[in-house]
Amino acid sequence: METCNWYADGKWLEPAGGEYFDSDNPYTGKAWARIARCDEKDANIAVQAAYRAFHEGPWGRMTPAERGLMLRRSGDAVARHADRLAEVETRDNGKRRVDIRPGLTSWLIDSFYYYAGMADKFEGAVIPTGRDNILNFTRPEPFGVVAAITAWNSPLLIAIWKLAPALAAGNTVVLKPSEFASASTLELMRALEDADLPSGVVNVLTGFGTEVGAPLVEHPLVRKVSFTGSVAGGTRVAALAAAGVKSVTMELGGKSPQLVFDDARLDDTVHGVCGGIFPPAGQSCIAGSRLLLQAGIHDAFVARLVEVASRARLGDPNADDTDIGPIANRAHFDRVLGFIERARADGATLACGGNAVDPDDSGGWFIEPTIFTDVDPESELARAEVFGPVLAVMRFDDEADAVRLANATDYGLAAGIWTEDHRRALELANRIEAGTVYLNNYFDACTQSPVGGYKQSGYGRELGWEGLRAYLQTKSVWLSTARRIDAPF
Ligand code: TXE
Repeated sequence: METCNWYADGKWLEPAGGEYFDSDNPYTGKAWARIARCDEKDANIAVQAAYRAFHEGPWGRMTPAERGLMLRRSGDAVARHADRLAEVETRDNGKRRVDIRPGLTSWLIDSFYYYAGMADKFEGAVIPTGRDNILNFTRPEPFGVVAAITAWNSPLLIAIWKLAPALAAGNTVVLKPSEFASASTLELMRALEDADLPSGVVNVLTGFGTEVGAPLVEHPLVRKVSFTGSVAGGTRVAALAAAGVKSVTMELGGKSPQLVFDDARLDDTVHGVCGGIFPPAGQSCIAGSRLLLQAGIHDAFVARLVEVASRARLGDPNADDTDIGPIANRAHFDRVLGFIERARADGATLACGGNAVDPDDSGGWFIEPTIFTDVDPESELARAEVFGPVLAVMRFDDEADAVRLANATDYGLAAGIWTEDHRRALELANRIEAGTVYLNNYFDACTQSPVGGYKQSGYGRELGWEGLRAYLQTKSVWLSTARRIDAPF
């Protein structure tokens, strides 16, 4: 068993309470590491370190170009540690190795490089007041200490989507990964030690949301909170941040619809719909977990979809030929099975899957790709986020029906529209309530393009210019060159 301490002020530290918790390998179902169980005392140490680094250390005195160079070196360090980062993330949360190397790690590196280039590109403005004896200009400034809280499904990507822009803007960061998958974030910290970032600029606090996440968010020296996780977790964190009037970015869950019209290319669309949910075992916030089929194509599409989904190979996330890996933790494995059981009881038709399996007898937590048809749009399966390999299929008649159904949940993270009629696709994209709309593709993304939610999928954006602006606040400065000030009375 590996013992993982936490990190602050340039040092690996033992938790103040001396306690550790187990981290499990979802492929074996067994603990493989012990993670520091931090508490309020540790949260204070981390925030104080970040505060000193911002106000007293070299980081606050660096020019934007020098900060950019530090970010570039962070990207280089991630590149050098990429294999180890992939190995730890696969072992700790079951994400397929083929999804991490080279795709995800290249993205991690590019994210640092992208924001390295931005560090000296954001500008203020001179405001045209129209008055000769007044100079008014604005300065974009960092908040100071940022609390970044992340989820378990893609710890490295979610962490760097917060770290890179927060640092490019000049902030310092206390990062708190999910207790269900902390190890790869700690491994990222080992890589960043290689980049020679000044002590206290990045700190990684591990432990449970209520025990150490809440004290971190509440800490008076934290001025910005960036959260990725469930709606339940996000509303708790947003409430804590609101009590301290802190700026917040919320990246929450989703129940994203894929709309397929009669004129869609059958095979391409079947593969696109499968690719939008099953490879990460449904554990992606933007997973296309609702399938809305136009009546004319419904039966043929479902038959083909079942054929393709049933062929998926479940197994070792390290194996190249694995199509679907395990569910990331035991608690979530049980939660997804609960959704399946209730969907059966609610009268939905199970078209394929629905069972927990252990394909390699490894003791892992696997669930077959599961497709329910005849799903009642008012049912739990149609409206709640399962966050597992479970697809809820419903049918619609016309465009108005499709839009009504697509928008009929509290979420608004993403949506897919499959049709050969591009005019229709663009018109419907305007009417779908979601932060990302895919037309004849799904799951595409890049560091330049902002992501984020409508409605209960959150607010604020990550990536792109908006992702940087989230970590800046604007100061307006007025300089008077008047020779005298008129007496007020
Ligand atoms: O979330 P949780 P999970 C969503 C996904 C799913 C969820 C799964 O849709 O709903 O994340 O991740 C900390 N004070 N996204 O189960 O439970 C907790 O310790 C302070 C959306 O991890 O909300 C963990 O670190 N912290 C996303 C983090 O919050 C608290 C992409 C998330 O925990 C806390 C990926 C508290 N009171 C997954 N309670 C997107 N939209 O991009 C919990 N935490």
